Amino acid sequence: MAGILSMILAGGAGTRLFPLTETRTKPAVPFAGQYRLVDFVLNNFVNSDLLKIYVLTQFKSQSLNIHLRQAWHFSGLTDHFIDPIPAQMRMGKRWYEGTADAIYQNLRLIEIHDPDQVVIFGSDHIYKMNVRQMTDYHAKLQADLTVAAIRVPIEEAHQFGVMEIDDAGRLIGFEEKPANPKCLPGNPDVALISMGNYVFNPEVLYKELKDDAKDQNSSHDFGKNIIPKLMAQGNVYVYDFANNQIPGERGDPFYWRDVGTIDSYWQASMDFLDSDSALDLYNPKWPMRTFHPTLPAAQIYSCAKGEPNKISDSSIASGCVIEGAKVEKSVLGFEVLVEPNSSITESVIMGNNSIGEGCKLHRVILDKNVSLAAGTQIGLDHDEDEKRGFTISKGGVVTVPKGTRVGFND
Ligand code: ADQ
Ligand code: ADP
Repeated sequence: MAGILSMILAGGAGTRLFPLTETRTKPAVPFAGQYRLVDFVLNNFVNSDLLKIYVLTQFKSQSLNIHLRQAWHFSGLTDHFIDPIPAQMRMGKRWYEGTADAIYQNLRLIEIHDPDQVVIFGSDHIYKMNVRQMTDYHAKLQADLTVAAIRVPIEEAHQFGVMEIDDAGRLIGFEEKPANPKCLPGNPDVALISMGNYVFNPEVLYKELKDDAKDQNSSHDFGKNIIPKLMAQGNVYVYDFANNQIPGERGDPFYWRDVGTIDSYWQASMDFLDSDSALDLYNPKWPMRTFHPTLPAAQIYSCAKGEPNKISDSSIASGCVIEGAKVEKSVLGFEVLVEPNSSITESVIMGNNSIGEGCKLHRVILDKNVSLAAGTQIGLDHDEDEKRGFTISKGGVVTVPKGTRVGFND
């Protein structure tokens, strides 16, 4: 018996997260100093003891592949695996067209395993979830499909698949990204939305995907095509994420964010730094694994020519060196050098950055390998930032693309 086979959709181009996705696919975008977005879903599976996982990749997958090899490689001694599957055009000379097509093109791979359940999750979200509770729920109901759901404020619901359920938790209404989302009955401020996480009965999945592949009018997408069609057959259930329990969880476990835009990415980074937020990555019973390079611990030096260090509400990864500077509400990834009298506030510095003397950064995302000459200011004058080619989000966060050198005469 093969048990449960998991497929992670990790091929998203992530265009709304540009320029962070200029050189890498969205699941490979660094987060919280030492993680990449894909680590959240992978930790959910591994901590739920679901250890047969294919990761479907497509766009700009090199850094994702390297990360999967460095952080998530199992030995060959067991039948557990986390294998990246690049798009291979097995069904003709075309890339994956939609999420359902990504699975359809790898159907043979699933059939070989003859699983009892096929679990299909996205990889773009920040959350902790005990996936085993959802697969148990699906098995108990003998559902054709189970969709994970969460409540969101009604004004955010138009970005998601919006669902209606009956008293038994059966899915009776589904609209993908509707202009006017339906609220929960009796609660006009809240909608029930799909988290993009599915558990399928394999036979149903095979049939639906094969039928869908023949449909010339389909977008070959789970949200747009497969779910509405299957729902009409009456055996699709909704798993309420509000019932999910994580061992040893201290806070509210229901943090879930789709970091689709620079503003939501920045906000999730600030949530990570906020000790009152539900996003807490410290739980020995639910470890958050990732690749950790062999670097010395962060070092914070006092420096004769710098002010006394002032560091608060921040996360400083290994290999960082800070000398007489201010770091407030900021994430510093691996190997960031901050020279004297610099000030970094409400910012995300992704890693391998050098920040010269007397720099000032406010609400800035510096992608990897960005270097700033002494005295550089970013995030204080948006007209100036725009002239330098940086991206400014609706919420006023300035992003400096990977590898940029700012203020040097070379
Ligand atoms: P979207 O947010 O639009 O809606 P989508 O772009 O379909 O999500 O991506 C879902 C996942 O699949 C992501 O992890 C992405 O990286 C990956 N992906 C996208 N295209 C892919 C491809 N061609 N090949 C491989 N992987 C691919 C979905 C649902 C909504 C639900 C939201 C929750 O359709 O109903 O509400 O997710 O965020
Ligand atoms: P990330 O910024 O996602 O951490 P890395 O800098 O670690 O990515 O790069 C990972 C791999 O991707 C490296 O092997 C690098 O050579 C490759 N890579 C990065 N950018 C590009 C690019 N524009 N074209 C080709 N390969 C690239």
